[in-house]
Amino acid sequence: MVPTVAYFNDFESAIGSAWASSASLNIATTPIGSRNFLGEFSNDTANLSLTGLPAHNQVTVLFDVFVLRSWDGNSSATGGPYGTLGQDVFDVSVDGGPTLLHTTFSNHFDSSISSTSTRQAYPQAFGDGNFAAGTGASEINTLGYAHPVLTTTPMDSVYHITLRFDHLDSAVTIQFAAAGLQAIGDESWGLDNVQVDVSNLPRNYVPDYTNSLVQPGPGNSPSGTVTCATCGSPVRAADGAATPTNTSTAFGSGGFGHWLGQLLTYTNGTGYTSDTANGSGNRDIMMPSLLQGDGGTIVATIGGADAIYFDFNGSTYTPRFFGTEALTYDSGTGLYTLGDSSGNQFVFHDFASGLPAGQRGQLQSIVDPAGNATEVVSRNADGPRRSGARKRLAVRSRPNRFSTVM
Ligand SMILES: [Ca+2]
Ligand SMILES: [Ca+2]
Ligand SMILES: [Ca+2]
Repeated sequence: MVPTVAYFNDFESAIGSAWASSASLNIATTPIGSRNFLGEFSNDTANLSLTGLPAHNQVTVLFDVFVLRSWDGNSSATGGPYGTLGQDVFDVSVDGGPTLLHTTFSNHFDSSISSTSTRQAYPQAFGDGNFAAGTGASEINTLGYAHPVLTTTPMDSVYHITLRFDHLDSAVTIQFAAAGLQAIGDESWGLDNVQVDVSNLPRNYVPDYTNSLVQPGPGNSPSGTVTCATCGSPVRAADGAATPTNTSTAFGSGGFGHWLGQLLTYTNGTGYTSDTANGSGNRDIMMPSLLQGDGGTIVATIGGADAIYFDFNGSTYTPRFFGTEALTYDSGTGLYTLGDSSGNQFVFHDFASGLPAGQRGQLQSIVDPAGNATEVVSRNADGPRRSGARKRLAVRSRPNRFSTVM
């Protein structure tokens, strides 16, 4: 499922009924730029409650937090005219669920104001991070706020933050909160461009097959056990996915090029079962496919228990968790190419609306390290497979013109 935007508010018009707060809810306007946002808040909570969410297993919260005036970050210094400085903590949590963010911010970009207040925890957690004021900010001193006494010293910052968590219920409450702040005229905060996306994707499990993403290959047994170090068996505790290590081969063919056949594995893992070509819950390990995540992320699923996430920065894809696989996209051909650590290349169709729905993100060819290509050369009208339990692929291997029709 492509991520669905379940909520968005830039607070340019109305707050809406989804919000509740320990303080009064207001829309404020920045002195510079006249940007409307939800705030200002002090040591308050602001809760966003959503109901009627579509079926999903992940929620992503994206927002801008406006950090206003003299936040002191990790400093707990006391004395002087301002009393105890901090620490100035900002939290985001899920009601009845995990804490997503627990950190501190500092706006002391000018260390001459307070030499003790120039360090903050963000972008790490409070207690772990010790960074210069403004580290990770998307904007510094762009909003027009200043130190409450030294009024010619600008002090504001904007952080664009993305938080993701596993979640299944149709309702969710996300709590934003601050603690340890001094008076609201001295330190405050607000929210803008708050967005909540829901998606139904497999979680990121990195495959650890002994040879390559697709097994068996030439020289390997076409039946028996596929080793998957991250699977666990029979049920993976992390997400309850059944992960049998024994797979069954319906049929297959070796020869030149990549071994190709049907190697079925059963899964109940959410997100893996959108492919029903072999019947509900059955995934063919030999036919990896791609799914679209949020923010341009592409998820490659292999069988029913492995998923590799590739995050997109606007130009390149980077595998999560230091994965060794590589993903590139050619907009001219509309093809993604995934290279594994063994030198195999898996080519997939993109998600263009002009393609049949059943073809989007599906395998187009496999090129082994020796350059032998195994290609899908004919398709059913709705994509590479029929909706039933049989699939009909015509496969051509080069350079030996070996072909197999299954
Ligand atoms: Ca706004
Ligand atoms: Ca302060
Ligand atoms: Ca403070």
